[in-house]
Amino acid sequence: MTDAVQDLVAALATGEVEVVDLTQPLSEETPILRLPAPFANTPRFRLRELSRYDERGPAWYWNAFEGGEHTGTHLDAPIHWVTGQQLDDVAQLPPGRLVGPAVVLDRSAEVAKDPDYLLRVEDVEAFEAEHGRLPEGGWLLYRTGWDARADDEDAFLNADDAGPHTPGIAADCARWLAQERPIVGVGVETVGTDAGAAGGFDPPFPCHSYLLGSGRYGLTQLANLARLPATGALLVAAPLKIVRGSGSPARVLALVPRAAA
Ligand code: 23J
Ligand code: MN
Repeated sequence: MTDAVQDLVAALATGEVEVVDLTQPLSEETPILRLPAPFANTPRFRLRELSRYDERGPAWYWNAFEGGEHTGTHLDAPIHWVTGQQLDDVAQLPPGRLVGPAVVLDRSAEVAKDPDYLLRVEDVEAFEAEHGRLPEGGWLLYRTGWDARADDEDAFLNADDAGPHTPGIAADCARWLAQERPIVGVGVETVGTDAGAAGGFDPPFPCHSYLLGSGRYGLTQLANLARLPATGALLVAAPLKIVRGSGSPARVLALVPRAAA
């Protein structure tokens, strides 16, 4: 009898399967979303030292931390949006939904020319014609090259007087994904799953509205998508089990067959 977990353990030991960290570092410098007035904004992630091998604790170092749930690489639970308010909070997510296949749709060339680039249904259909249907229970990871800006908050938020200019997903594409494709969610490299300009879309923040409203999840501020194949990776998302939480910073890992990496 074959044991799939033992096979995976062996493949990890030989390097046939590699673990790629899709998580951005979490610190006071981690870029955070900026919403316009009158909306409330999220606090930064912050450490407060409790002791460091000193009189407060001679043999131990530890910190308290604070920060918004939606800080850095994080998961949006359905309850985050008004359209999903009856649906799961982050502690209620079935663990099986947090492990699944991932495909990577790369629009970094288009985004380099237009930071307001929006993914369209035709883009996803063209991807599917080449790589097959979006995977059931899996993630659509949207590569834009935006991760290159992640250590510079101004470049990452890319705002001017008209507001932020960051890539996202067109409203009709977000609706189509929610209605027509059985994915578990969408993952992006930007500060949120929606485009910088999405507050002015119809509906506002369509990715949040349609996807969270249909019980799907969002993953943001991902790193290292360039190291993943278009298909064939397995994604593990591990948000904290915050009771009644709307989301959580998450460690996000991908298991990648080495030949494809
Ligand atoms: C609240 C309002 C608007 C947005 C967001 C949060 C996020 O991007 C988020 O992190 O969920 S766009
Ligand atoms: Mn969020």
